[in-house]
Amino acid sequence: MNSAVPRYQGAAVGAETARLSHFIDGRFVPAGRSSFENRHPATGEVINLVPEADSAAVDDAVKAARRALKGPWGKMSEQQRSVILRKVADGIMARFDDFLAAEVLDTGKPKSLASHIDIPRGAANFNVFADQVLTLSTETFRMATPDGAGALNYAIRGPRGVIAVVCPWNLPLLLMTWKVAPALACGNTVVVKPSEETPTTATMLGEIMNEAGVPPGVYNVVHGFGEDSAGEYLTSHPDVDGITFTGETRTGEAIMRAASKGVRPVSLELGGKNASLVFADCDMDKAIEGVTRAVFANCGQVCLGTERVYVERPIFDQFTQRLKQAAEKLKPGNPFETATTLGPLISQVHRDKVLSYYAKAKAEGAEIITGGGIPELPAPFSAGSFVEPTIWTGLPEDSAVMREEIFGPCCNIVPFDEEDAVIALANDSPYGLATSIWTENLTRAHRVAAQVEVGITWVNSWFLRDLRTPFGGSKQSGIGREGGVHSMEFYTELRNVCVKL
Ligand code: NAD
Ligand code: 6OD
Repeated sequence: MNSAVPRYQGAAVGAETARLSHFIDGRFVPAGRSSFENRHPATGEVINLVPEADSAAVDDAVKAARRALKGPWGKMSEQQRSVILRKVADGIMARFDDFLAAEVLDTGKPKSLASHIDIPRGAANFNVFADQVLTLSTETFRMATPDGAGALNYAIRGPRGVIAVVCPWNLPLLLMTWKVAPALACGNTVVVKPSEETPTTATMLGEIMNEAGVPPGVYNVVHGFGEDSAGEYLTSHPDVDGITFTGETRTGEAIMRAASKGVRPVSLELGGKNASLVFADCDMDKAIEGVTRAVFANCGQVCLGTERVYVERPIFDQFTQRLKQAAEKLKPGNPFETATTLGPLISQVHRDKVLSYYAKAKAEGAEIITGGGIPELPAPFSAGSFVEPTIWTGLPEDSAVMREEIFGPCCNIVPFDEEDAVIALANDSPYGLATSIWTENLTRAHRVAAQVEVGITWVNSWFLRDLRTPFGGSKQSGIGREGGVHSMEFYTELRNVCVKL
């Protein structure tokens, strides 16, 4: 395999005997009672062995996080924390190639993608929230009192405490730091449970945290699975003060149940079944470029990705042909080669799930425009979990393929005639995460954007992110908003002080 072999404390990626560690109280803690294999999805080769935390290891991590709240971290000013978080960002950038190689090995995503999105965003998340915390304000109210002297109310913020951060595998470093950075900026301490599929970069970050001067116990990482494993032990731990989770809607339900014990706050960023709405007056080149990314980027494993494409009838045939050409140009293969534009799915298990939808689409009467199977690749990539980028038309709106999140590189294209009708189709979903609207008529764009029932709408773009904006989903796509001041709201507890004058 053409990969760099980054070495760092606690994890030696690519080495034959590589073992990851938990990161607890500022130290890499090696094996638990058992361990599991972490495989490179592009070839199926074992990358490293990962310890599975038992409840005692999770308890150690939570205790370390609790102690750290009362230590130097809890006494630091926002300015001091901000300086340290900027050092964390610098540390990621200084080890850019190591993080890149580890992320590509864990996920199989093309290096060209991870170098533009995942790793720079890992650093940007720390810089943005290091800034954000310095501009955080609270409200004040003067009130009248019967004696005429009045009273002054002002709010103060403090950290919530120990935050459990449970993460998925599709954008591991990006999504983990999206939560860890604001949590730490606000003075909390964290215990992170990365996905069992992508444990490496969260572990590497431990070394960066130590080098940046983050005190022991502020950032902890425990490895393992979800149910009956580290994820459940962590989210049901009574000494966790808040839970932030990104992942599937069904897992979000389990996490809400765990959070209900002790009435802990949760922030949930969940699944989606997103629509792109392409109007006949769009700029066709821009729409094709954007929808191609929305459907196929990261092999379709982006919560914001499009699996339902609605195209106004006059341009339906032309659009479908051009999207087909774009899909067929994607090049699967070695993710470390610059020419590769399509990585594998995360695992064979996930490939089985995606292929089961490819079979369902056929059974539900789809016309296959392109794809539908497994690409032929030379060894060792023939053992990877690749699938063909796939486009269908003709699926009924109530089919499983149109209603359920597949999380693969595929979409169904549907013609439409009326603006109101396409808004109704887009909204007819249990999910409400993201939409992209493609039109050169800005009056229409504003009108439609105001009616689509999602948390995030893009007009003539997709996954264009300003980290100060509210991010999250409606309906079954989540609870709460993160980003900018909204993250600060979740990661702080507001308290009012009323002073009688
Ligand atoms: P998942 O829900 O299977 O797993 C996510 C994490 O939860 C993993 O770390 C897992 O070990 C843990 N987990 C599983 N069961 C648990 C339990 N009972 N208790 C505690 N922890 C548990 O999700 P995934 O397959 O890793 O990720 C893909 C999903 O994530 C898709 O549905 C995608 O749409 C969603 N996602 C949403 C967003 C968003 O911002 N809305 C972003 C990325 C991914
Ligand atoms: O960009 C982000 O901040 C974010 N949370 C992206 C989520 C992508 C989902 O796969």
